Amino acid sequence: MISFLLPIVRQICVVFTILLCFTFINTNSALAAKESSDLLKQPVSEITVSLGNSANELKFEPNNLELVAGKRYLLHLNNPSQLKHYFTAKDFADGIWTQKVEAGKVEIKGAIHELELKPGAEAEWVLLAIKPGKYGLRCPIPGHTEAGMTGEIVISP
Ligand SMILES: [Cu+2]
Repeated sequence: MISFLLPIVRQICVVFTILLCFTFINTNSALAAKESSDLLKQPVSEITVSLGNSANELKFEPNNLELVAGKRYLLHLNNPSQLKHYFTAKDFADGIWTQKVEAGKVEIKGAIHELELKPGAEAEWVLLAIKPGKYGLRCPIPGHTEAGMTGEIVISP
């Protein structure tokens, strides 16, 4: 009688083990998904950067930005000068995840490496800092980088 039941018991054990495995895998991926959606839902820290100023000085104000990996930021860019400027930070752009850039009534999603701000323009860049490092910032309009329109962005671990 017992020897007749043994294969059935063994089969039940196998099924049970497989079920356990699936439960474990599902819990893990659900946790990872929850973690990343939590990162994107956390409140933003706001950083305002002016490209130039009303005296048309060629500089970023401030020119030193400090971010922390894993935190979400709203980078508020504005250009109070009468000149056109760029916010160019290519390596920084590779070290973050852009949630969106909002300018006027337009929302841009995807990888952003450079923003051009015409006189009086404003833009909001919502991003997640990811890769720790020191990144260069500059305005590549001829003469502007040379005149000191540069900066540094640090993402600390
Ligand atoms: Cu410039």
